[in-house]
Amino acid sequence: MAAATVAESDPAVSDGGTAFTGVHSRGWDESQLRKYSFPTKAIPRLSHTDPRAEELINNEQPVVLTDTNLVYPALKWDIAYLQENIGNGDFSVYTSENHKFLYYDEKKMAKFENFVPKSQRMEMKFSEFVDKMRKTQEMGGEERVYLQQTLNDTVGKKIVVDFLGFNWNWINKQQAKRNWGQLTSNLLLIGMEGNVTPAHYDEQQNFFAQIKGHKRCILFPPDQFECLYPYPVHHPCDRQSQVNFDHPQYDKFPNFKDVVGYETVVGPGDVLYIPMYWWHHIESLLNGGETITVNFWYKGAPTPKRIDYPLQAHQKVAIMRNIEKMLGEALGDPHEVGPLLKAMITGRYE
Ligand SMILES: O=C(O)CCC(=O)C(=O)O
Repeated sequence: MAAATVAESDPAVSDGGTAFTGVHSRGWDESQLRKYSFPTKAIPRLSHTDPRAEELINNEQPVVLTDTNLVYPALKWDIAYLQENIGNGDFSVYTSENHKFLYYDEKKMAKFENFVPKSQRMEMKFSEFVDKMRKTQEMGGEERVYLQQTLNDTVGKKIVVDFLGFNWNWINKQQAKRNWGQLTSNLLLIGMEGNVTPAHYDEQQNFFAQIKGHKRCILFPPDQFECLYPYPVHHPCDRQSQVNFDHPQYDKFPNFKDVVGYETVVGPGDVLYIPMYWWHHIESLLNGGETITVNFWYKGAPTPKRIDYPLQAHQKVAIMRNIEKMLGEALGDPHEVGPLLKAMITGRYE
């Protein structure tokens, strides 16, 4: 059975830790997926003209749109084309000793002196990135690189022309219909096969447009906050899960046993809608070559004047974030937030 068919028609929870079964005709197979302990359901793959796709986006549920032409002019991009045309700007390139690129906020590091990031950011020209990636590939070790750079006005003319040819008509309509805020950025991601961005959530709406290669995206809804144990808000890894998916530490994070994901594999031309506050773990397929993605991050809609109860899970996450932030400010030291919260609830709210 083709993966597309499975994804469209089989929302059942799989027992083998992946939503995919059988042979796939879309250019990848299951051996290219890393193995995890939790079950997943398939994210629907739909045409952007299908009313079910509209409904999913309206309800802030993930969906893969197969035919938006959102980044059509970029589907010809590969490393050689980008090297020739992307210009002489600086690019943020992360290096990691293993396959994982756990995000950290450099601004939050000052108050966490003992925090040692597991990946390092370097600024370099595109050609330097390509040399570094090739050398890393030749060495064949565990070390990896990942370019993650917001598209800016240093890019060359041909890239600008490609960018202007994106389907702005479609995406502007998506934004307007849902009263989302402004487009904040387009992040260009160029990864090596097997690279992993560990599970985290963003406070923005995201249309994630795949350009080259395949990426597996595992999403978790905001109501799984208690299974995913995000770092504290003041920690550099704010919004990132503390759970190591490769070796879950169940003694520390017991609710991870209950986590259930939604997953898909996106290929060139696919656009995955990642709703704001939804957790996402993203991996470039093993032995699948380099991957290129451009995302479109939008501010969410303003808070409605009338709040409906019961609150939704993402609204509760926002409340928890605000409480942590307020306590950090009031106490003058982020390290005092945890002890105060513990003192406040221990023996009282359990
Ligand atoms: O593609 C990736 O590796 C990560 C992208 C991501 O986290 C995002 O677009 O929010």
